[in-house]
Amino acid sequence: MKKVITYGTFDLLHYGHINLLKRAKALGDYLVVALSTDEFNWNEKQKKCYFSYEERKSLLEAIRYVDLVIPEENWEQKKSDIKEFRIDTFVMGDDWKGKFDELSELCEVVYLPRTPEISTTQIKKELGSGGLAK
Ligand code: C2G
Repeated sequence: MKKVITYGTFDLLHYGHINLLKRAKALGDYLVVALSTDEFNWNEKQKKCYFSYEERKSLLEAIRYVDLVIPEENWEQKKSDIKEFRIDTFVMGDDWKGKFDELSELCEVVYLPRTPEISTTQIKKELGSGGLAK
């Protein structure tokens, strides 16, 4: 069984995230998603999530491509996660290109093209200005 892992906040889940998860799963048979905890998001990424970790976890677990959701609590856990879960492929969107190349000592490292036209920042901005223009 070929195992894949990816990391992220996945807050205000949108189709860009789903596209990433779909393509990540297509690289193997089993997809682990390491989901950033509320504390990690706030302390390390200065992101205040709209949905809590538990809410974001339940959303991800409902996605057909996702087999397991684990907490991402720090930047350093990737190597131990890869060993613990016997990961074959590490996947991130290409906004992270090059940032995790050191993991190639342990597994394949793949950066997939982001879905360009959507982001949580954009959604929040458009909702803030009186809703999305349909
Ligand atoms: N993504 C994408 N297309 C978008 C938006 C996001 O492909 N339009 C991808 C990102 O490249 C990332 C994943 O979806 O691989 C999750 O995105 P975020 O929740 O923004 O993740 P991020 O905050 O970048 O956290 O240790 C790694 C970090 O936890 C990554």
